[in-house]
Amino acid sequence: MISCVNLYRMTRVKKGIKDMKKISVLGLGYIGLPTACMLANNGFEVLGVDVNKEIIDKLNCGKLHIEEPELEKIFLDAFKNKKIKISLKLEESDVFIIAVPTPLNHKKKADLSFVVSAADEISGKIKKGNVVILESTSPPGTTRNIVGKIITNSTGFLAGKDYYLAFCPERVLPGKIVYELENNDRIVGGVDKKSAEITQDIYKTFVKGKIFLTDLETSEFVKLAENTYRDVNIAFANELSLICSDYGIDVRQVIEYANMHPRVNILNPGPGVGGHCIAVDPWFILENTKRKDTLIEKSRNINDNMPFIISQRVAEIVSKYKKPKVTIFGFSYKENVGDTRESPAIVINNELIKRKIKVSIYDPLAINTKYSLSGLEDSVNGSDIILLFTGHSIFKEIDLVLVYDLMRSRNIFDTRNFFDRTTVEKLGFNYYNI
Ligand code: SAJ
Repeated sequence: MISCVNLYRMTRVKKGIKDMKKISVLGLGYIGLPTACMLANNGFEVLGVDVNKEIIDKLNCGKLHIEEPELEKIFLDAFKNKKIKISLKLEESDVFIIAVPTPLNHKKKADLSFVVSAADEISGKIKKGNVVILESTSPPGTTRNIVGKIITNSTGFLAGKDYYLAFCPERVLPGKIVYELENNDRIVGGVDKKSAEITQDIYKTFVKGKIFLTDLETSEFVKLAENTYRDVNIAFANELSLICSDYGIDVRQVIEYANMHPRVNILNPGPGVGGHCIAVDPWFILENTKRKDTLIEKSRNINDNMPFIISQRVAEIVSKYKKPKVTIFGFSYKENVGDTRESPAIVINNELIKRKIKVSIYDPLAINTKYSLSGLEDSVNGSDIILLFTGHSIFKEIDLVLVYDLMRSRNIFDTRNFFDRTTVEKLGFNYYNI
């Protein structure tokens, strides 16, 4: 008599990588688009889906809506060879990869509405034996309890039995996304071993790094722990910078010497932590825990407070000038990227304007921002201080003599240790730093 376990095993889907021909990627942002291109250029028929018609139209004209080194090449390779199709409409596929945004809502909780609608859409197209992979960074339990539950509730399909379900977080650094997509190690969490293995096989087609397998919740947690580790370390550096300034000690020198210790690696203090990862993911860890007074929350608050501290210091420096003007150099959340999402420079801009201080912004890399950006000369003309917020490499080319001539007062507040103090002081600037 066949035991029910065997009967159950017999009814389980049995598919392998060779059965996976067509992959749909839902969400064509900084992660979804490069991932779709990688898969398309490594043997799969790929459908790229996004709800934003502007993005779809732009991509279908062979144009990109985001700037990342090498991304245009891998996209045009796939697009011109018809290996990737771009559409607003999802189609039946063997694999569905969800790479939609998971922003924070006003209660510092994950807004999973894009994940929910992606799972709903997939429910309408999924077939037995398909693979569903969540890439979007999410609170622990999201893959099983949100994506898995939605599919089961609307199709009756069980994850691990009728279809494969996995979580495979991206770990790429904006500015190096294409390179890191290929070369970083990956963690894959499966609702069961088979789901993890088949997902590993799919990513192995383009990932040169190692791929480690675990369960869903562990892989979700690993992603959050990585970014929270960095946030806590940056908070330590920022707090150290505040205490050092109380002592009148140069925190940069302290960090430089301390990092000579074999087991010390203090990160860089700065004007705040931006982007939609490091400033967001720690809250996802705290989302379902009742623990109070955590180091993680304290670190978030320290980093979130930095742009206010910087605004206060800038206001103090320019308080002696009539109708002061501040020039912000760099508006992106970090160097050499154009992404201004969650950039602390937005907080500083708003804080200074609230204090009736005129602000002009110079950032030739910044894209998709509603804030008005000026050319170099207009931005420094009649200005009293340059607030170096983001250290784009191209700022090294700036003619500081020209800047000096155009400014009304010559102050530089360098929040990134970007300029050489001796050089700018020799030019006659007053130099301030964190
Ligand atoms: N920052 C500092 N001091 C530092 C390092 C960074 O103030 O020493 C600030 C930056 O200026 C920026 C913010 O922190 O405002 C975050 O920048 P980042 O370069 O540390 O990280 P992201 O957000 O660009 O990318 C991170 C990376 N995570 C880790 O390095 C652990 C990347 O690998 C992730 O894939 C990415 O988040 C993500 O998408 O999760």
